[in-house]
Amino acid sequence: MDMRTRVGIIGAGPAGLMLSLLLSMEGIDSLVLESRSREEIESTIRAGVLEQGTVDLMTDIGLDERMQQEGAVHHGIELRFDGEAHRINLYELTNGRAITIYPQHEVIKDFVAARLKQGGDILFNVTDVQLSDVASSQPHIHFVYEQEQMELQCDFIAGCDGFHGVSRSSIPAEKQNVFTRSYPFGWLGILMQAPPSTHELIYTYHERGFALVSTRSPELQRMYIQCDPQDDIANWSDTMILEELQARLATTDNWKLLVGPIIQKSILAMRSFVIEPMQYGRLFLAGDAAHIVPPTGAKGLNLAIADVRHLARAITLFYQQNQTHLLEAYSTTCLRRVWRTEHFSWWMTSMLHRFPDDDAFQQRMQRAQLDYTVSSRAAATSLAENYAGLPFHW
Ligand code: RFL
Ligand code: PHB
Repeated sequence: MDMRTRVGIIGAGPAGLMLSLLLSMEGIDSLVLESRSREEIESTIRAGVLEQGTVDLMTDIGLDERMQQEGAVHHGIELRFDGEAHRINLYELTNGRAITIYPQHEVIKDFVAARLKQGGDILFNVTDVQLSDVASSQPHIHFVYEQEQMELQCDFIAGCDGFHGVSRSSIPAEKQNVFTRSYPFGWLGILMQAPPSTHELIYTYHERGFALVSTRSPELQRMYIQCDPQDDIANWSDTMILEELQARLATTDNWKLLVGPIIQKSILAMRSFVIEPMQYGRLFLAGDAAHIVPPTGAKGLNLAIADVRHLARAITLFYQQNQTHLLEAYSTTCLRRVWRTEHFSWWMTSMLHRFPDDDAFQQRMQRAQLDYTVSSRAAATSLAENYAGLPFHW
């Protein structure tokens, strides 16, 4: 069957869904194609931290109702090392910016509901997605939906299909400049049924490795410990995970981690990745399809949203005033923030993890950086403005 839309969007993650919402508000039709089911995308546990700009955008477009009720605004984070807690006051250091803890799958639920309410379509469970003619003014997406072969003709294609998606490979290999870094460690993430042990997130540097205490709700806590990225989660009993968390988080004043049943656990690898440019012909990449950051800076979702804000503006200008300069500048505009965020995420990761091959010198460097970050207002401000999120014009 042949179909037509102005903007074909591949992937119903934060990037694809937000793009469809922003375009629809400008009267521009789009169609979102998603390979998974609605239930699956609305239940996958991923990010937790929304930066100020993401919260402001959701508020501006009227998608803040559940986030206001169920999200938690945090004005600071804690850096913990040598058994001591050090608070970074994000709010004060950034003139009133903060982060909101609101899980990604709740964001997805809100976006899907809003999109369907607008009367927009999302096709779930599509398979065999392929792009063609992306260098022409009439690119196509071929896919199978409910056993039927479909062909979608578009003016533009937005590749919002994450790191493992198909869009990126439609850019000819010789046009792809890829920058990567893999880290010699991963994160073991858990969900624990327990009350919060802390009002704010705790990022811990410890000789046994990094640990992070985050939250999902007053009853459910999210925690991570640095581990071998090749390790099998089956090697980690709940008791071992708890012992490791307690050892790494221990303080000189005997702070206590409140514990309960672990209801989910998994290991994820960490990498940095950027493709340049983020566009080829009428194909525009956004979010994880174009770049990956290690999660230590809590930035991936926020960066995905920043990309599609630029893309929506550029596409809107094209339809409303027949101007292409924002489209032409899309990659350059986005990459400035992308590389700033890559650096921040790499910096947080490097400062807070134990590297398997590090020596005493390297450890002293990390210790000196941590000490400076929590003692100097200038250094703490730099962390705070990146963590709470730079303004959109960055
Ligand atoms: P997504 O979310 O991966 O969505 C892509 C969608 O595309 C679909 N798809 C396809 N659809 C059709 N055809 C195909 N061929 C397709 N291939 C794939 C997929 O099913 C999926 O639904 O990409 P997007 O929209 O760019 O969003 C990126 C964010 O999801 C990601 O950056 C964050 O989750 C990263 N992240 C964090 N980001 C933050 O901003 N704050 C955080 O606190 C934070 N914590 C995290 C994180 C990521 C984590 N993991 C699991 C890697 C914590 C963790 C543990
Ligand atoms: C999370 O709550 O999942 C989370 C929080 C902070 C991070 C990464 C993930 O840096």
